[in-house]
Amino acid sequence: MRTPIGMNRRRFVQLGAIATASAAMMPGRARAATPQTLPALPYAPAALEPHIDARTMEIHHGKHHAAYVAGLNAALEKAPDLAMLELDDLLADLPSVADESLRTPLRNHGGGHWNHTFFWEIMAPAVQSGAPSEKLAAAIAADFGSMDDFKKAFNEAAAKRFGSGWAWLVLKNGKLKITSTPNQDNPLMKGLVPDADLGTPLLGLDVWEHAYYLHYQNRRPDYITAWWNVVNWPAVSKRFEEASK
Ligand code: MN3
Repeated sequence: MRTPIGMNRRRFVQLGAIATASAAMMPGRARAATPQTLPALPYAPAALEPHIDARTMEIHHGKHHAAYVAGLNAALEKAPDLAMLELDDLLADLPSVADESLRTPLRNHGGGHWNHTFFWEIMAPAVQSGAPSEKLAAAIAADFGSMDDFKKAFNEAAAKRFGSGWAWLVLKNGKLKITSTPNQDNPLMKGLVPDADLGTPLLGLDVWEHAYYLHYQNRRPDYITAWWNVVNWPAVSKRFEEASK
């Protein structure tokens, strides 16, 4: 068996074991080595207005997210074995990709594809935004004091992220934590984001300028404040309950 470009033999064998175990024990975890595709937005581009404008959504999804998908597929063409891993598993095991010229595009474009797919799903039109489930509301109160304290801390993480990146709510060892990551990194990337609290992402906010500049220009705090109106709380609550099992 040939070791793929950029991977040492030991890690390749381990990843092979992951893929095999996934196929045998966890239905749905192994995937066919077909190209990644751009998922459709779960709502119309104008559906999040006035909080996020249609043109921003069109460019963000149709150009930026599409470019991450294309970049990821270009990288995976050089590593067909990695193309058979679920993206979550690939991102969690990136340090095992020894070749930096392969690992870097997998990190940037794989992270970009994962993060944006997640981002569209945890937003909804304001009228469908809803509220956290009882269990999630109780966890927020237990771990942050109150909903207001939670939002304040999250807003601070989002506002203070220097340059481009993301703010996150994650579940880590049964506790809710707020963290932030640079670029297209995310809390799944073990061993790559030393300053971040790694865990299961429940909520994430894109604070790249491309996410808000057309409508908000340099006013990132205004974008952050408006964004809370379009958080899909039923979807976030569902992720929390699944991660808590
Ligand atoms: Mn973005």
